[in-house]
Amino acid sequence: MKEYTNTGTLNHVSEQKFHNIYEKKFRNFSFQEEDSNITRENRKKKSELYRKFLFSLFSSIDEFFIYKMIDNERQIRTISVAGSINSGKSSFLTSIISFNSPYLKDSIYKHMRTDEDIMKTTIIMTPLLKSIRKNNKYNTYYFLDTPGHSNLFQDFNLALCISDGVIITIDSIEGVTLQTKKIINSCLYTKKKIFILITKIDRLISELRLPPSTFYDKIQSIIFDVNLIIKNSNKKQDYFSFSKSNIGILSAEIGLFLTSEILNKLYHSIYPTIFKLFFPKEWIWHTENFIVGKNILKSNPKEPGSHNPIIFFAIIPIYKLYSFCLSENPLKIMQFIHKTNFSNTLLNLNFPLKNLMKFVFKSVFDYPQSTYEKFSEYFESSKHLNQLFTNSMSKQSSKKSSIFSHTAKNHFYDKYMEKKVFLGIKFFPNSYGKKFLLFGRILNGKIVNNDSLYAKNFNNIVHNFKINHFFLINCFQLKRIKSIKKGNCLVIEENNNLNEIPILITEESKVYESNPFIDKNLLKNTYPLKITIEPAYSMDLTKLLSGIQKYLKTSKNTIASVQESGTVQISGIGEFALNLMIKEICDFFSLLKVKVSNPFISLKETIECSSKFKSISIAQKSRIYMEIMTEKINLIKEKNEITKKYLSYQNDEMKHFYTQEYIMEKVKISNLSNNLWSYQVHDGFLNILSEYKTSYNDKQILKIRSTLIKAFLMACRTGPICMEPVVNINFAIQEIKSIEKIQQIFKKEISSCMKKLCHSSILISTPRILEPYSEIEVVTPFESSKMIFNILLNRRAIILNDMPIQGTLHYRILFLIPTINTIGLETDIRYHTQGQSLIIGFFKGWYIVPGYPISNQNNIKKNNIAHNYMKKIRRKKGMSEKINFSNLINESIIMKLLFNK
Ligand SMILES: Nc1nc2c(ncn2[C@@H]2O[C@H](COP(=O)(O)OP(=O)(O)O)[C@@H](O)[C@H]2O)c(=O)[nH]1
Ligand SMILES: [Mg+2]
Repeated sequence: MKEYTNTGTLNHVSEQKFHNIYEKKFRNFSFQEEDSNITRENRKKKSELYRKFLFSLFSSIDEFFIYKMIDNERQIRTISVAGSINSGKSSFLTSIISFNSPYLKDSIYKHMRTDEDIMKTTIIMTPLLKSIRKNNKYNTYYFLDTPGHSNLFQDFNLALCISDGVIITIDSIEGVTLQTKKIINSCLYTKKKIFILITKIDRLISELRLPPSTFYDKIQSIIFDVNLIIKNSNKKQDYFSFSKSNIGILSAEIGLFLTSEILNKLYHSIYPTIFKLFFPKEWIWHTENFIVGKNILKSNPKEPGSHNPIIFFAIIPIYKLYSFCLSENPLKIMQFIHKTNFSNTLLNLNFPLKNLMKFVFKSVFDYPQSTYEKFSEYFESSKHLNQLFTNSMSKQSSKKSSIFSHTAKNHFYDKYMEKKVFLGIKFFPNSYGKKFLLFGRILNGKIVNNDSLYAKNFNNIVHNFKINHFFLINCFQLKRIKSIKKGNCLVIEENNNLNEIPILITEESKVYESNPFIDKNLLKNTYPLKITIEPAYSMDLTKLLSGIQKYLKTSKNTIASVQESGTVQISGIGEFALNLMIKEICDFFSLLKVKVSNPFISLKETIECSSKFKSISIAQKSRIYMEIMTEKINLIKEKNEITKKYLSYQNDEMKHFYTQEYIMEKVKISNLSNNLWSYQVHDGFLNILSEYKTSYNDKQILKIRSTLIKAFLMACRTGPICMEPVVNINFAIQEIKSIEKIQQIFKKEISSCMKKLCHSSILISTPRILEPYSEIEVVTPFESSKMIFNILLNRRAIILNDMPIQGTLHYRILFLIPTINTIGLETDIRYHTQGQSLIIGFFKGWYIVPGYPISNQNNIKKNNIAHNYMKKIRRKKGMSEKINFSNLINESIIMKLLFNK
């Protein structure tokens, strides 16, 4: 056990500090300290600007606007922004909200928690509200900034449930990553509209110094990769292309957003006349490409590399504006600044060049405005969600249609169309987790103060739920409101009644039998990595537990269970998720010190080939003789076929996914002609108890059948090697007979005999253990790639793919690695590459641990990893390191093994 060092002690000062972490986020907005050398006048000016800026950021929360904007459902859009870590999601959102204020630090909304600021990444999903007035109508946008770390992927899946569409950011240098692929697949599965945003394109120009044609190739190669994912998914979805205008190019740094429509607009030239003076069309598009007066562009085959009109139509202008700002001609820039009154808006004369660039690009491309226009047109508001609602409602009404006449049916339908439905996807803790705010979206109806509703979670537990206070939320700034209509996102104050996300809040408890808005499969998760924690002082246990309970409410990335010994076992998707949980509990929810164990994983026990010998047992008292053989269930080939078939069904049919039908089909395929007694499904694996012959209609045997099945289920739960679940084994009963006529059945004896029999049959086959593996992708500068291979060398990694990324100096490495060896990997790689690498990891599957778990002869002692695993786990569970064979294996088996070959 080692002590977790990140925690403070329980004194007053640190408590105050901890308090600030969250309070800051919800209450007091704190700004960057001002430079001391700024004059008083400037400071005054600056504070005035702060005020103005704040107004632009929170103007949407102003009373006046609220009543204007929240009524019109069709003008409201909820858009989640997703992508791999560091792909520029938060920068993009910050830039479209605060673009006009170059004097303020960009991070005004970004990274408000102290730890987010230290790690430079988003940890908690941030909702952002922006209202834009256009033609006297108020368009309202709820942007959800999702965390980018792959361990927090569930947060994105939850955000997806209430979104109308998704903006997927792809870093132009790193390209399409493993995570981008997962995100696209999630979107396709839930049929959400996707907009691809290729970010940080200024880096292609300033860092990589790509010529325009290579720039174009680079963008095309990213689009190609995206389309490949869509092709492989076999889903109905348009391919992405620049001309279809479902792709945008973005640089948040300089304020450039480009789609084919914006180009079109630019070409028909609507920017202010003053810019025409400096950037005339003939200059932006070379006179050879542009017929002045006729507004016609022509492609120029003379120029090498510019056969594609997009290059000189879109990319060359960017280059020209860029190089203008990098002062090809200082005099011209001075003129420009003077004439456009740009200097008026500057506080210091030695302005940074970046601001000039922002100013130029903004004016030419109409930066934040053009993005809003694009998204309001591209994402239809809540059409998909409405459809889900009407579908489920019509199902309801059709159920009752036998009772009602046609008009009554319509009446029922109309009545339910006004029902209140709210889908909550995230709890935000407030003041030490004493209270929680439930974030979500109104899917139907209108929510009013003091509404009394029903909350229902996955397990169909129904709570009464009274709505007292609810707020509009914008970067954790809250605004209380009295009533609000369909389509809006909001937070509802909640008093610890509800425990699980996602949660559906409806007007009548019986409206939905299942939740039509959320797919369980989307949120299905495996938690391979584990640790146990206990409080440093044992009297704090209850405090710790209540803290854990509160944390689990806010996150789906970890689970916890209390052990008999008073320790708490927490399992998570990865190291980052576990770290985060401990940190949150220690620093915020419980405020105490904990001891943390070394990380460990769960294992599974299986066999490699079918057994050659029968395993025999005799229940002495009951006089019953039993014979069993094990067979390996080999479904890997067929599995995909079946899974695909079953996945293609929708919601209700999904229930059949792991039902008898499915199992029977599996059994048929694996040519088990035996008579199926029972089966057990665990984590997608299968165990079967079957009978070799079908001739046992012996009444005596029928009597003990249920006992035998129970014993089989018990045997599968904890295997013989290290008490871990048994998977993928078919226990084929060869013979069961009563030796003499049964006088009395001793159920306990039969059950323990059967359990031992199952275990011994595993041990005399070829027992193996399985461990979880993760699939990890690393994107790194080429010169560091060798370093990474060295790091992987000692971690049993299997390299699947490594290749350079087109048009960059980066290298992409894809590998499989045992999950236990991912501990510290991320830190190692980041440290050795000076933080230039991108690391993405997901759980992949279960694979055999090399080595023989039970035999440990001298010649294989060195690399017998399986044996070491077994010893460690057995020690951990308080068992002796050696398996006691004599306990399990009957003498008669040994005799048979010796003589009956
Ligand atoms: N050069 C350049 N850097 C950018 C741009 N957008 C973001 N970045 C940088 O990329 C890093 C990660 O950005 P962030 O928005 O936090 O990524 P997130 O994890 O996806 O939210 C930051 O250091 C930004 O400065 C851009 O348009 N150009
Ligand atoms: Mg972020």
